[in-house]
Amino acid sequence: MSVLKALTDAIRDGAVEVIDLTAPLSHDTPIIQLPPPFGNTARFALTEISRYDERGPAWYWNDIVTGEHTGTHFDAPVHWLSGRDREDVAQVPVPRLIAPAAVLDFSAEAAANPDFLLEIDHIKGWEAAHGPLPAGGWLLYRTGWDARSGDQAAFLNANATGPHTPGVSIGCATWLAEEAPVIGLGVETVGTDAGTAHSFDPPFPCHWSLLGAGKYGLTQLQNLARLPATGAVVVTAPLPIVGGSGSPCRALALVERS
Ligand code: 23J
Ligand code: MN
Repeated sequence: MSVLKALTDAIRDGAVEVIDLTAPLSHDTPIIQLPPPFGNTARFALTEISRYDERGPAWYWNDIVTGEHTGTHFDAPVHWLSGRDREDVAQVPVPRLIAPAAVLDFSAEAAANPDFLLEIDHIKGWEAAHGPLPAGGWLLYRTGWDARSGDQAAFLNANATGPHTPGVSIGCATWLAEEAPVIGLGVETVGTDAGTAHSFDPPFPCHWSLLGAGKYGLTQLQNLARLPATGAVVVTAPLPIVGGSGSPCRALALVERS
């Protein structure tokens, strides 16, 4: 049987489950908050054009306002200074948008310490149990942070010293960019970097190293708890915004049920 016929049959009969990794997009969707003097992104919003009324008697439609980096979104290499000569979001080769995923669960560590940082040794330990990270695939970093996504304050978890959300160490970010076979890092938090990463050297090392190496970021994912450690396939669909640094995207996972 053809691979695609087998796939669509399996989706229909439930042997392959489709899991939505996307946060709902609304005015309440949390957004990153950078301190002055930096610019900030827009909340998602709908502006009504007509709703079965004199402006359009048989149709309902809206304009949307959104940042490229609002809600579940895709970071293209050009988003960061280190990747300024690399792909914009419309230039990402489409085969890269369907890729295998490894899911690394550090939700217990992040619950105990919101500033938890993933280290190379954590990944080596995971690989000893599950095998190597997938070549051409994603590292999806589970922290349990999706449980906070309904509440901007809990999601950003900021105090007088700034935001406190889990992330990746400087050394691990460099390793993911330069040594690991993955094409990107997916996270449950507002961005791929830790809340405290503004004060790292370099600042925001996931952005600096991964995007500088032509790799990608995927943020504000949900439902990673429903994925196996290995074997899931992730479909990400950023809009082909010409010249864009990223895009809100739908992220879906395919999981084989035995
Ligand atoms: C701009 C500046 C800093 C950061 C970010 C954006 C993101 O996390 C993002 O959404 O790419 S840390
Ligand atoms: Mn982003």
